Amino acid sequence: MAVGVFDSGLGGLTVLGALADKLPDVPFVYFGDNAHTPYGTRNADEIFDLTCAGVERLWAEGCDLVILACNTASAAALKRMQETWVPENKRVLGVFVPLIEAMTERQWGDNSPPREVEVKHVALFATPATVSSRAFQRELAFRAIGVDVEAQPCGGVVDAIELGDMILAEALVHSHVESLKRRMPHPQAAVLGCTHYPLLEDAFRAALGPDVAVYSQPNLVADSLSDYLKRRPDMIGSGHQSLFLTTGDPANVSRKATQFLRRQISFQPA
Ligand code: DGN
Repeated sequence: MAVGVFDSGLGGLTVLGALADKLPDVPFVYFGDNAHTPYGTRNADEIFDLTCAGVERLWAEGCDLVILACNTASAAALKRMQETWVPENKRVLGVFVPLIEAMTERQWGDNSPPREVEVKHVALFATPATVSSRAFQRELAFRAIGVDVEAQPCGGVVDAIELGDMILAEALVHSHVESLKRRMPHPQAAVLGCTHYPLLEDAFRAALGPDVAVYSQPNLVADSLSDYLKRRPDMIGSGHQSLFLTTGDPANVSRKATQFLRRQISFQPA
């Protein structure tokens, strides 16, 4: 048995990289729904159906625990899956809760404001589907965390990264940050709420300026999974090699993934 990592495409490899570094003895099975990426402009029902299909495929590989690395799937489908679809003996976890736990239990990111400064103004950068779901704000409200969130849908950024056009991706980051700053001139913290954005962390930091604490998910998700597996070691099992599955063309996806993570990755058909 291994731990499953679901993503709409390649972006979840940023999360998988942090998971593999933090938990080198845990085998992972990665499922990338490259045939249907991007999810960011799909409606909630479509995202729910596609995500359930991918999670079922991971269950078939023996992954009783699946992490939805994709923010768009976590935002649009996770709650409904947990409430109506996931059986008792399986777990599906998302990427917002680790982020929010880190916000409340630890300091903000590495350039965090001193503890006595309360963070009130938070900028969220994410896909249009994640922004319109308001899932991040709902999780904050559920935990009675009173911060003012201004969300910026970052259209075009995922596509530019997937095409390998980092110059365009960086230019889009600058324009999305400028657009957010017109509505929230002085955010204290920024959440990078999409699997692809850790690859643009420097561009976000440069556009936001040195006073903004930038929150990027991969390490937070890895810390959270490591804590969870200490409580639930039965969810790991052993004896499985890590495996990469895709609904897209394996040769093409392997080539892109190798460029994306700068290490050799070989995908198989899902
Ligand atoms: N993986 C998605 C996310 O984290 O929101 C981004 C890619 C997409 O499907 N739009």
